[in-house]
Amino acid sequence: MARVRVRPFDALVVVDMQVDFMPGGALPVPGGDEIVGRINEYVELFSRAGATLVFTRDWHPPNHISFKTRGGPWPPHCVQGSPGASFHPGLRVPREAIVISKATDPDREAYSGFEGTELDTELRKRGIRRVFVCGVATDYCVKATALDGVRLGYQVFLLADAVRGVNIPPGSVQKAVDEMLDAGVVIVEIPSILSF
Ligand code: VGL
Ligand code: ZN
Repeated sequence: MARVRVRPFDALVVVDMQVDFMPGGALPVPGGDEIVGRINEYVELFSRAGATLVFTRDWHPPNHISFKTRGGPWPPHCVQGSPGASFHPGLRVPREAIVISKATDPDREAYSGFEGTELDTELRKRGIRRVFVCGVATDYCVKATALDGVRLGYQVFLLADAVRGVNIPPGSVQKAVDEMLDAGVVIVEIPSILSF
């Protein structure tokens, strides 16, 4: 079994664990709420290791281009400041964590946490070399964030036991996993990850 030790120059990137992406929300990701506990364990583990904690959030203006109301693929979701845009109430977001708001431009879709945000700058500033990605959705924002991370020169790990996908269209989760593997992303989960 692979063994990976979390170190201070690592970052945990928790993607879009927001109310609208949970069952009952505007754009539900099946089982999205099931990974909250595991993500909290990762938050604890990375925090103890002195790593950087990042939480991204989808943060759309009310007239975002991705909404069906504008001919996009998705129902309106994660509108800035709305209850649906808040983090899952059970998610542990420590006060020292970096919160990255994305897809804020009404006329541009941005699935990646790196796209049009300060994320790369913030990680570089801290000397981060490795990013560990979890959250939702595997086939959209998680994938885009992981692939951008590779392009930007980070070593990227996908935390397989702490992601869920929408799988729209069917097969997109499997395809996303293949794309990430092809790009060099390493897929790991709890038994492989050690904090000391
Ligand atoms: C996402 C669809 C639309 C995601 C965001 O967080 O994966 N998916 N907006
Ligand atoms: Zn969105």
